[in-house]
Amino acid sequence: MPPSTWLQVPHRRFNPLTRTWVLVSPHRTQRPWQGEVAKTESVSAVHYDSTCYLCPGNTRAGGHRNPQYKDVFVFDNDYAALLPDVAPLADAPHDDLFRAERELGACRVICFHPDHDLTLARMQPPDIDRVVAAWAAQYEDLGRRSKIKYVQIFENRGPMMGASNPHPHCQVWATEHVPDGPRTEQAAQLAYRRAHGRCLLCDTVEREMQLAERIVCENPEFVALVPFWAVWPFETLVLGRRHLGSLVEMDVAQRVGLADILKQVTTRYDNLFQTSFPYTMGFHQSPTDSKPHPEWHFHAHFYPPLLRSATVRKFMVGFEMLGMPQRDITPESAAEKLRALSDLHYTLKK
Ligand code: H2U
Ligand code: ZN
Repeated sequence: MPPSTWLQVPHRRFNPLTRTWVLVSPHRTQRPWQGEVAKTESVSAVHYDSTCYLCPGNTRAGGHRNPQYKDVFVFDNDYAALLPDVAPLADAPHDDLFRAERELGACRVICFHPDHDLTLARMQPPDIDRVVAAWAAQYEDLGRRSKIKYVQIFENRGPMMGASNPHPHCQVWATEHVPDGPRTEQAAQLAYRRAHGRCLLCDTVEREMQLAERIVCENPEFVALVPFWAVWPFETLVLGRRHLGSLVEMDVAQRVGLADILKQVTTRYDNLFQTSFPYTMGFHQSPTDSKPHPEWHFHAHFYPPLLRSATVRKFMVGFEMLGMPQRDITPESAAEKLRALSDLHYTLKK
């Protein structure tokens, strides 16, 4: 079948989750894939680093000593961006031009594993299951606080994404207000539910499964795909097949399914350029404001910066900063590349 003509020409695509647009310029990649496959980063074999502030038994920059932890280890961020006990800002400006509000909250760090050298892609499934359990426990624990309305869990992976340390870890920021990203998605999910009587992301899963052109990998509980409106070259969206709003609503099968799909996605990412693939990953889920949120469909976003090789990244500058995001490689061809890769990590191949 000849490729659709609209896929050959510049066009813009609508993201119904954020109600924003992305400019797609496929004609710029009509040239063959010339990206070198640079193998710049070999996997290190340092399982313990005496200078790492996240390794078991080491003293952190803040002076606290980590226990000899055996699996997952959670601690309060020593340099927390949010504090639990800020008084209301009585003297802050609050008009149409100048407006400030208190934001209180908490920040924690979750070490995935004592082994300094591991990543989600190379951890064993039961170890990732424990990380999923820790995410659910943190969501529940911080979300239970009456002033906390949202719990944002995210992982910055690799120096290119600003991760301060290679030790496998993520962060949790809990806030008094729902941050702009999930707030925008919430409004869109609510509006879609009101207009159609169905869930925006349940419908997305159904349509994407029928089309099958942007699916990367799947298991009985989750599907990973390059969204129709992806901005980053190899951006993916991990969607639950069943409708649920948050980590605490998941049964065992869903938690195991989430751990599995995260390993599959990160393995394919590493295999793409045979490197430890950088990304920011995080979950979007129901706010913890004690209200029912039937509109919310739990999902994970992966935002990786790499474009052509282990060293060539996409920059969101110029038109993207001032106008709108733009991409060359289409989401369909990005999905095809990721789908074609093995789900066995390249370092394990003989
Ligand atoms: P990132 O790699 O995503 O930056 O996460 C590491 C976090 O660990 C970071 O937020 C915290 C930093 O504040 N940290 C501590 O809490 N204690 C330390 O001793 C060093 C780093
Ligand atoms: Zn370490």
